[in-house]
Amino acid sequence: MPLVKSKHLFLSSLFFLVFIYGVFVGHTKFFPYIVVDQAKQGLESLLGRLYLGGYTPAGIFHPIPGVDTTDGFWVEEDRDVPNILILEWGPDRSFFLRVIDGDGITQYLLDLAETERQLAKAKTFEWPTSEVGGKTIHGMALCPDGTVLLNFVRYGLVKIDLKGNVLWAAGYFTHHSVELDHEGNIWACGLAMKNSPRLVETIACFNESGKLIKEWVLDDLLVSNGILGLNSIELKNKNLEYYHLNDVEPYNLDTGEGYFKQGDILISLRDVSTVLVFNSKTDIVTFQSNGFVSHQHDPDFIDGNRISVFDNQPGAKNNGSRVVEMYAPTSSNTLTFSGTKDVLFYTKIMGCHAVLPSGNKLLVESTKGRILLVNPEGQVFMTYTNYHPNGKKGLISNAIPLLGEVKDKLGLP
Ligand SMILES: [Ca+2]
Repeated sequence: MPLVKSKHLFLSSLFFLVFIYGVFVGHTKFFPYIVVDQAKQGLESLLGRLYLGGYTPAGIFHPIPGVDTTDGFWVEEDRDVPNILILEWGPDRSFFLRVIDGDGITQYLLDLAETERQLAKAKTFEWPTSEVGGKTIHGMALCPDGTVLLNFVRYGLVKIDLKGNVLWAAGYFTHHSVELDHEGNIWACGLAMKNSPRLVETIACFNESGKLIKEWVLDDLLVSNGILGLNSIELKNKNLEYYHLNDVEPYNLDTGEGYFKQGDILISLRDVSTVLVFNSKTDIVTFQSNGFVSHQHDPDFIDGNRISVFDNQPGAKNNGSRVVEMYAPTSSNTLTFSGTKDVLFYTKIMGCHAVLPSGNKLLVESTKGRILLVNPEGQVFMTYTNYHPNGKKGLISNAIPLLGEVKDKLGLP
């Protein structure tokens, strides 16, 4: 046999044996599986810290050409801007509630460190942070009386007043989103132990005092609707979340009903790029969209027939993230914003939005630490950036426009 051919045969056989051994290791977790797995976890942890350490990674910020935002705020002349409540990350993993007015001037600033001290002292509930990705606060809702609901990852769902005092802690681990329904009940994404070797993802509903009144185990809901196949992708090695539930939103619009009605619950499953609606009385899934959006966040009911979705599209070969509207019952859709020639709109993770009654959109590019206001024609007319005194930019978890009477309830100057 010629030497070259023999060498090719030897290398092919070696490659084949290595491949077979790799498959064997993957299935049996035999050496060196643990070494490789630990290295992978270490890398994921490092990448996670880049985002979750509180600062935006270098190079991810994209200034708007010709617009000076170095003081953190820019608004086009003669534009009306609502006051905005912002949950933002300060230096050294601190957290702040801030209200800015239409001139970008801070009307109100609350350091949540004292709130955390109260929660730690009360010892009512404390989740080991090593299991849930470290210290963070992710998910905020404003109650009609001017109090605020927050998901403290470690202390669970908490209600505070705007002096930072803890009014109650639900003693239940919630994350990502918190929303109110038309009866004042509170809905959130949850994680719970249910005699299971792993944490299970839950949809949790609390009364206005923070008492759990109903929960759904996500797996059970999908099984009963015949769509457990959503997790047939290789997710078995995930020990925290299978789907990455990141929004639970009850239909609570006072603009009337359509295909969507009171009692309907909109949920978002990031890791299977799925948005669906189920009815909380029948547990039947009445709407779903799989794969059109990618690793999305914060779908919102717009009216009885429309849903708006913040579509992150991480790694997509396009110009970044986008906002799309979906129509019931078919999930046909329309693109409503994808950045402009001058403004690259993108956040790989997190992100949320709100469609205002005027049709303007409030968009949160979390990992850029930036908020945009965009008109219905897709023009950016306001931007706020979370600059720290040390010159770095901090993440923004959530932003809520203060509309109607609630602004007066906050007691702002
Ligand atoms: Ca939402």
